[in-house]
Amino acid sequence: MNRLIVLMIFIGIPSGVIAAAEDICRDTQDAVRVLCLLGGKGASGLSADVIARYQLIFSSIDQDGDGYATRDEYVKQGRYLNEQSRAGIFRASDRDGDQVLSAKEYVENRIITDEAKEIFWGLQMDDNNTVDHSELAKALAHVDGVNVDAIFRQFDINEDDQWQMIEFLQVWGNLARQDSDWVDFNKAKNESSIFSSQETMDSPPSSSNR
Ligand SMILES: [Ca+2]
Ligand SMILES: [Ca+2]
Ligand SMILES: [Ca+2]
Repeated sequence: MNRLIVLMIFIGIPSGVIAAAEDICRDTQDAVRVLCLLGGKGASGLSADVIARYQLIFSSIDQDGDGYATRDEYVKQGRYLNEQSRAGIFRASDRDGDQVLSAKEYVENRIITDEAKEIFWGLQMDDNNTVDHSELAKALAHVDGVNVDAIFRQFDINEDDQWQMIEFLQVWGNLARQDSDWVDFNKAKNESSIFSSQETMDSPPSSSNR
């Protein structure tokens, strides 16, 4: 069983075993059940090394090392995408609205959006950068009793019968954040926690447990 789960994490859920995915999702909270059906796992699907890497990236953004990424550090001095995109990510990540990103806010946002992007690209089978109803239906074909229409409408905010990445990320993020377990990076696999020691924050990611 463990081997199957590990396999699915690395290669995605093959269509033949999606019925099994429904069993796995049965115990998830209502808000994140749809994320689970789409193949999401939240923090529990990540290794502690990935979390440590997110933490390292945060440390490089937090140039003065005060534990927070200010708007200046993230938006003005950032190098990822463009300034407008960084401003949007900053707003979405700053959950408590105090105008700075804590490491926790940054890491949670990475857990949510990195997985959502991967799943979005996995769903869209042609190259038009959107997901349509038939693509979703195909992905969920082997899940008994799933309401494809309802899921499709849930993410199609602008009701144009396609999923665009931006609306998908928005709905995914809203659902993920309704379940604190989903983004709890202490649930990442293996025992190490990113806040357990200064050493973890200052050293490069390791591929082995200490
Ligand atoms: Ca700072
Ligand atoms: Ca904040
Ligand atoms: Ca749409």
